[in-house]
Amino acid sequence: AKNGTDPNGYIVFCPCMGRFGNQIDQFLGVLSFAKSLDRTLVLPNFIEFNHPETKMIPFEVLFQVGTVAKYTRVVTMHEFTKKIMSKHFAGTPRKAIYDTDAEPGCHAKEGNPFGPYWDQIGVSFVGDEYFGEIPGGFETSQMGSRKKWLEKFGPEEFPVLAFPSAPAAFPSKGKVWSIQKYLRWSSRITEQAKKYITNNLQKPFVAVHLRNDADWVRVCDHIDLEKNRPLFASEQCLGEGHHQGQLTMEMCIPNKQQIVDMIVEKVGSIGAKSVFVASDKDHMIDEINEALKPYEIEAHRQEVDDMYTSLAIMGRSDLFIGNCVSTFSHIVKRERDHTGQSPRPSAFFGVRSA
Ligand code: GFB
Repeated sequence: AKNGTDPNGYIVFCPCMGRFGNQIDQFLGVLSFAKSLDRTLVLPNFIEFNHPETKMIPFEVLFQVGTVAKYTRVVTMHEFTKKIMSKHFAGTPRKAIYDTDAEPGCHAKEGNPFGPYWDQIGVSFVGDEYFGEIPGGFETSQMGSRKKWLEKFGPEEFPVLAFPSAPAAFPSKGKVWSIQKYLRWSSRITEQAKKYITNNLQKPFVAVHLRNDADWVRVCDHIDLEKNRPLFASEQCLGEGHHQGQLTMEMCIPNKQQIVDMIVEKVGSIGAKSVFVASDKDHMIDEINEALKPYEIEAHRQEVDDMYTSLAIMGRSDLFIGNCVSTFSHIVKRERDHTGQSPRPSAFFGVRSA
């Protein structure tokens, strides 16, 4: 690489859609896209919405850079802005490219989180390019797509491709799920998870994700019982195109009885000695403990439910019960499927296992 820059160029993007589960879901597709174009991917800042505050979390705070680098060439946002962008691309037009089918113009910096994201890293958009006519869009596995990208956006003319949103499908396609194995929690998060487990949980333990805040009820209203269409992460338990079954209300928003019954069943099946509960709203600790009384075991939660630590704890459990529709649950499911020697057990509310 000349001057320490990648002659094949860079991809920088904003994970501007949805919250963490959505951002990670798309990130897997972006990794695949960057690898297929053979450009260095600038690792994003993830965006946390703590209304009214918007916080940017550098990739390396959450994940190990060295592990993702085993999949494809990457650079941290910090290194890119400090060492590469400022020295080598100062004054060079950095073009934003976008899909005209999706938006009636490239307003890359309009609104939150778009504006703050690019301002913080110091990227300004001086030119817009359309890629709408490229076959397959970001699906570079489609015939002729990769070739078109390389022809239309060569690294000499376009050393940096900046995307105002993730260049990837949402929800993610099954073929990118295994890329999760290159996402390893940073040592800080792993240590926090381990410490929590040592101090609070007896092994073996069951981990449960309860997605039950008010916004979620509205998501479940979109279940189409007639057409059985995929909804957010639902293909994680029903297969692509839902070829394995019907999406139900119980899968999306199980009632309290269904939740408690599932936990009791799974606790019995592995002889669990404790239960860990993560939730965005109601952890149901009292109800769960009431049901677990005969087993003389207890349910626990983090006093302040830090979402990243919760995810890492759930990833390390002996059995995980997730919400099939939630992309947040899907992070855990993918981690359990792909980061060990062999898949570790996961279950979903509303899904009867044989
Ligand atoms: O991650 P996310 O896109 O997953 O959004 P879904 C859910 C957010 O809720 C997470 C919080 O990023 C967290 O901020 N959250 C959920 C939790 N579960 C927990 C938990 O157990 N502990 C903690 N601490 N926080 C959907 C999206 O969310 O929500 C859709 O897919 C849409 O885009 C919909 O926005 C309303 O897939 O669950």
